[in-house]
Amino acid sequence: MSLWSKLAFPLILCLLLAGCGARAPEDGEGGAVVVGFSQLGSESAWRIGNTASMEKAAKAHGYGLMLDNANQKQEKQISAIRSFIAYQVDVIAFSPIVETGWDNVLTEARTAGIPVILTDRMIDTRDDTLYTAYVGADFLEEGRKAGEYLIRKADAIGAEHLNVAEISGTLDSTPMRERQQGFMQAIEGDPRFTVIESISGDFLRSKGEECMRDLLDRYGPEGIDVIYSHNDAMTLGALDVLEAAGVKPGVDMILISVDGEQAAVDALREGRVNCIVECTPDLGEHVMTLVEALTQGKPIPKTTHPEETVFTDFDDLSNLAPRGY
Ligand code: GZL
Repeated sequence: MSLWSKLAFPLILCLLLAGCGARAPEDGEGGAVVVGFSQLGSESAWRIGNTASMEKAAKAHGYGLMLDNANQKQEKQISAIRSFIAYQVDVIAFSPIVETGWDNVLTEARTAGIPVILTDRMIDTRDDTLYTAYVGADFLEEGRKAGEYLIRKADAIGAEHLNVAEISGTLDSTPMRERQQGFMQAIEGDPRFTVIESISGDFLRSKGEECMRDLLDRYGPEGIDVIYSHNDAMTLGALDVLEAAGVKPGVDMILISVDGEQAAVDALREGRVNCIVECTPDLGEHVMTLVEALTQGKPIPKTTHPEETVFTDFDDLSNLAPRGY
C-alpha cells in the first residue's frame, strides 16, 4: 500500500470531522466502542444537562464519544451523522431538532450497518426501521400533566373562567407538538378555559421574553390568566417581563412550565411559578445501556421513557434534591 493511500483515509476523515465540528472520540480505551452523538444545540439548561448526561454515561461505560453540537441547525446534524458513518462508529445517537427530513441520511446509516438511537426527540417517518430505538420523554403525558394541574388549580381557586396563553417550543419538534396536544386534550370540553393564543418561543429564554412582551402588548395583564410555557428557559424570560410590568407571576397570573431546571424550581419555591412538569435530561445511562446491549447482539426495546414527575404549589418542596441542571 503506497504512502498516500495509507495517509488518505485518516486525512480525509479528519477533514470530514473538522468540517462538521465533531470532535474525535474522547475517553474511549483503544478498540473501545465509539458512539457518534449529534446534539441539536445548547439552547437551555436542560440541553446542557442532557449533553453532560451523555458524556458522563459514555465515560462510565468506557465508550468513546464523538460529540457534535449542531447549534440548532438540522443541516449540521445531517453532516455530523455523515461524518459518523465515514468514521464507522459503532452506534449513532442524535436528538433530532425537528421531526422531518431525516430519511435520506438514516438510510445511509442503515446501509452502512450502523444502528441509530434517537435521544430526547422523535422523527416523523413511514419507515421505523430507520432507527433502532427511541430514548426520551412521553411528551403527550407531559402536556396532559400540565393540563391536569390547571384543572386542579382552577378547582382550588374556584375560577369561573381563565384565559390561557401558550408559549410553545420549537415548531415541528416532538416536545412542542405533543406538549401542546396533551395539554389541549386534558382541558378540552372544560368551559372554564379559553386558549386565546399560542406563539413559539423556540425554547429560548430571549424569545420567551419577546413572546411575553408581545402577549402583554396585545392582551394586557388583565387579559391573560394563565401562561403555559413549554420549557423553563422561556418561562424565566417571561418572568422577567411580567415583573418589569408590575405583574406578580404565580399570583396575578398562573405560570405552568416544563423541564425542572434549578432556577425554575427556585422560582416555584418563591411562588413565582405554580407548576413545573419534569422533563429529565438524564438520558445518558439509558442510551449507553442500550449501546451495550447492541454491541453484545442483544435485543433492545424500541421505546424507553424515563420516570418523570410534577412539581406544584400544592407540594412541600423543602426536601427536593438539587436538580443538577
Ligand atoms: C425536551 C427537550 C426540550 C426541553 C427544552 O425533551 O427536547 O428541548 O424541554 C430543550 O429545554 O430546549
